[in-house]
Amino acid sequence: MNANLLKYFRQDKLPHIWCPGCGHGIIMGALVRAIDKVGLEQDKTVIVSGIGCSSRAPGYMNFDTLHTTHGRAIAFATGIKMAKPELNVIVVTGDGDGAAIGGNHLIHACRRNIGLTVIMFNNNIYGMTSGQYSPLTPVGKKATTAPYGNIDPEFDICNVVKGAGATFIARGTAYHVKQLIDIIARGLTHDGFAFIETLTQCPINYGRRNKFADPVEMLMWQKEVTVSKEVYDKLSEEEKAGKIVTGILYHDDTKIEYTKAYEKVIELARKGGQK
Ligand SMILES: Cc1ncc(C[n+]2csc(CCOP(=O)(O)OP(=O)(O)O)c2C)c(N)n1
Ligand code: SF4
Repeated sequence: MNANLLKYFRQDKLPHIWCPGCGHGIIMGALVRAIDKVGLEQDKTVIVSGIGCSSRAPGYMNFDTLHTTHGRAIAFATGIKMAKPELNVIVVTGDGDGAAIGGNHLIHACRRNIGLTVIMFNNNIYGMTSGQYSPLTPVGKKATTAPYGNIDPEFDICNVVKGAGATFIARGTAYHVKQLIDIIARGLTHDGFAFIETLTQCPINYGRRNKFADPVEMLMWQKEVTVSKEVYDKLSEEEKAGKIVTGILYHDDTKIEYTKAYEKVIELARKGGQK
């Protein structure tokens, strides 16, 4: 790693405890590179997570960090942003943490368009608790709670957040690291709710159960199943089938960010409370 990036890590907390071949470290590395690329000030940047393997990332990162309760990262992050709108507030969450138990917080943060950057590490499973299916586990895939194959239709979480009102939506993968750094960087500079889904591999609790030989095969799957938005838009309906789209999927700069809207309420109240 570039020596300039070492300052972003808590050296005394390394080496990390993710399993060999886990994709979570790749995403944490991309996040740090994106932070460096856009020049966020370290002491003005807060990173918040819930609980899960992915949610361990802020523990390794040398910022003001908050490791909260399972599913509640966005609720805590909302409180921080409301109290100190000048801070850059980043949320690191898993598909279980963010789309299942924390799904309610996610949709309401989108609706408000509050200025958070949420990175959802999507490994299609609850990794930390040994492989229960999540709302992002594809139909037919196996989990401890679905030994014969999952029958719950999975969310396209990018469509969910679009419907809920997010104003920056992107998807990347652990395989396409350069693209991932770029889209996280764009999300970090967006003034509003930015959501980035990142496909990542859990070879231990998802891959082994779903016939992936090793982490490399999982990375190659990410490469093969995805197509960038620019290319996808030119494909025929037939060619689009089964493809997962990556890149910046949606961007709207016209909606007011929530803490800015709230600032106007404060101004009105200060002027004597006229409505
Ligand atoms: C209220 C509550 N319910 C359940 C748990 C147990 N729990 C801890 S981590 C986790 C799942 C994490 O999965 P995910 O967010 O997908 O992250 P991953 O470990 O896959 O990176 C669960 C269910 C908990 N800690 N607290
Ligand atoms: S259980 Fe899965 S997600 Fe958790 S550290 Fe191991 S490989 Fe990564």
